[in-house]
Amino acid sequence: MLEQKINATLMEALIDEEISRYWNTEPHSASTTQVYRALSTVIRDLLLKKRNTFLKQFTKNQQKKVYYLCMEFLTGKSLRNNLYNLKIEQEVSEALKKYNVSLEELYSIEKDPGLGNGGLGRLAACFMDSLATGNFPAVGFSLKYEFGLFKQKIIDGWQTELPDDWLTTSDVWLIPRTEERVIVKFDGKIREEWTDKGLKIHHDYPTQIEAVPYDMMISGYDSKGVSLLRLWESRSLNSIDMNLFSQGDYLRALAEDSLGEAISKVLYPSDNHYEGKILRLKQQYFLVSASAQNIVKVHYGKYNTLDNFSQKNAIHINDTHPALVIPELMRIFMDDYNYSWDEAWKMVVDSVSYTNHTVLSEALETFEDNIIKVKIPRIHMIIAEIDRRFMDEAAHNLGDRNKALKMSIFGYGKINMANLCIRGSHCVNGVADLHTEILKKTIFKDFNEYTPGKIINVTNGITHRRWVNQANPLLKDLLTDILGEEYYLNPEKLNLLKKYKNDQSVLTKLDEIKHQNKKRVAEHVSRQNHINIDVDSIFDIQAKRLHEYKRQLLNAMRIISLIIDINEGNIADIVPETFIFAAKAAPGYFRAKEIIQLIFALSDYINKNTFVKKYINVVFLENYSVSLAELIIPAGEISEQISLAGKEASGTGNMKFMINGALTIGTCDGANVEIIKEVGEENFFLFGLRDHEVESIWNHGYSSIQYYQKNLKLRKIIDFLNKGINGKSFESISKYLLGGSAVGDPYMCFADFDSYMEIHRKASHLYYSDKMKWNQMSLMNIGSAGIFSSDRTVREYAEKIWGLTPVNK
Ligand code: GL2
Repeated sequence: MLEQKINATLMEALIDEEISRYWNTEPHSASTTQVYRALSTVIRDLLLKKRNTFLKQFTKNQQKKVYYLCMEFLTGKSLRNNLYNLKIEQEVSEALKKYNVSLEELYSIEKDPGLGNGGLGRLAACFMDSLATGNFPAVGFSLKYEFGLFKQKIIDGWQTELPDDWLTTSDVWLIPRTEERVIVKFDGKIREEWTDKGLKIHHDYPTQIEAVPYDMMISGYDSKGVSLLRLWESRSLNSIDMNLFSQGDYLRALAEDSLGEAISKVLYPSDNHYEGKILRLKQQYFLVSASAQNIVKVHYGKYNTLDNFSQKNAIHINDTHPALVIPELMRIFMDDYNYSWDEAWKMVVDSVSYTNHTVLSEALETFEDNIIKVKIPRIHMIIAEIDRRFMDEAAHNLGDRNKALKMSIFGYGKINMANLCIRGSHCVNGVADLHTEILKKTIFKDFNEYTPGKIINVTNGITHRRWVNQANPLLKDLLTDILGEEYYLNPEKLNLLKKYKNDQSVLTKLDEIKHQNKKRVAEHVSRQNHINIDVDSIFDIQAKRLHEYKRQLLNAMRIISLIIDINEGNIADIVPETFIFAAKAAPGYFRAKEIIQLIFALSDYINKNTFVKKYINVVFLENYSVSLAELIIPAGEISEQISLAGKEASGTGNMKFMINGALTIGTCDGANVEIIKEVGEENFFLFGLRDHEVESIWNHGYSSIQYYQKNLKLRKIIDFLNKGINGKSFESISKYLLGGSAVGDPYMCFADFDSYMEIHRKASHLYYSDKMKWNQMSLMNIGSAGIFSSDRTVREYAEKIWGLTPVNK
């Protein structure tokens, strides 16, 4: 959908021009990196033109826009995605012959921008893709972290973290917009003054930080749409203190400078865990203040009034991290544009909406009241007023101030960001059916009763164009042969594949494709880990952040149990299995790092033990990233989605594996529940306690010791851990599982262990006894996955939450 039809000749000319302009060199002597940069620049500029055309159209139509605020956007690499979405891969590939370089080589040069931790950030990136494809006018706002999520290096089994300098290659995708910079102000004192025109707020701001936007374009597939991702970089405004500088005190003169720059220096590496640190608060306020100023300025520039603000702008808070946009917009409307409180409040609530992504208590953000008061005093004042009014209103409506207080934004000296978000939004959503129900019953119970209908569900999704068509080209070819290209834009059409469930030739082809993808992974493992894995064994993959609730430990317990059986000669039930793990742990999360160490030790143990290795193998792949996910997910045969029921809000890895034909071994948790509904229980390996059982056992006093005493296998696992693996004891893990005087592992691995073992026995028996049945189940999974496309998800957001229509409708 480019105005200019791109062919190989034109592409060559454009690349040549870039090469000669930047490096003053002849095309044939350009290095691979130079070709990568030249090509990327050409594509970036094409996207810019495309975006401008798109922008003109929705500006002309005066359409509503969505602004998606998120501290994380895990975009993955840009080059392939954009070429694919622009449908010019072939032409570019042809053009590259001249430079003696292949597209694959260029793809491998680009560094993965790790601007997110996991599912939350990847979801935001999938949304940008689907919004552009659906021709929805959308802008994402985030920070231009100089260092993204750390690179993981395992040294002697222990995770170490290295800086991720993604900008050294991916900077080429960013367009600096220095002319649109804004100033974000911190600290200072407030003075109130009553004038004939009402209350006037005086504020001095000793700390002023410049926010400079960098734009990244994300093309839609075969559409007019291009999403804009605007990343803010922080720069100190108080430029170098020339007094100090001229006195020769260079370091102190520069200190001021680096303070400002620290804000966008590095992404906080915790997933599902809040930090409560001052720097994090500054990052959050920096993001929302810069974005809100930008949004208001654009709107005012266009309409010359803010009266119609909420009709034209939907502002989405992705998780509580950008919650401060609520008081920040209030500040702008009241202090800069003189709206009254009531007018401003209506404009804010009507435009803002919020998604909750977790019920884990350690992830629910609170900030010290005092920190906010000192760092952003005007914002603190506004939050206090929001709460005062809310408490009065709720106490009056409920006739009970104590009940109202349960919804207060303030409590125990802290500010509860979720309560602020719910109060300041017109709609709140959970990310899977079960998650939304849990929200309504637990943490948001009072709000749900107070404003029934405000909390709704929109189940997550993934872009199948990246996760199947680009990541698994063999499967794409097969699906295209059978179904045509229609499913690219109408993923529901994957349903038609189910007609082929008894077609032996289709099932055989699926089997061959999986085999090829497994070979790709085996080669990678051999290169990276120097381990040879058996491509004929079943590939069982658990790839996600390392977290206790996700229960990589349960998986490891099963592996230990298999090792014990093999060593004892109980091999009747043992079948060849390859366990693949990939996971990053937050740097300060000791338990998670210990679990990685255990998995590594198991891998090492097996690879030194030829007898055990005949049956099973374990590999831990370093540095899990979007690119690594794209490699391993298409090779998955068993997808491990084994969180304790009620803990995983949705999961999106479950959807990516499913659509690539893996069968899930999973609990009744998050979006697994909807996956089961779509694919049928007969095509899913379900095990474990249900969420209400978990709750009831927990409330009656969970004790892992009781399971331990009754279960010989568990006792043997604990002995194995205590004895140590290759000379390294894992007693601390066994103590954790048993709990000593405490309850034991709060994620109840022992309680689900037997049912987990049993479901695996069932799955592996089927795999080795009836591969065609297995392939048929795999086909049913692919055919049922269409509904989990983010195209459907963003459509639902647009209709139910944002009130957004696509351009040209
Ligand atoms: C998460 C949830 O844990 C995960 O279940 C969900 O799929 C994603 C996207 O909604 O959000 N919440 C969260 O804080 N992170 C997630 O991945 N990091």
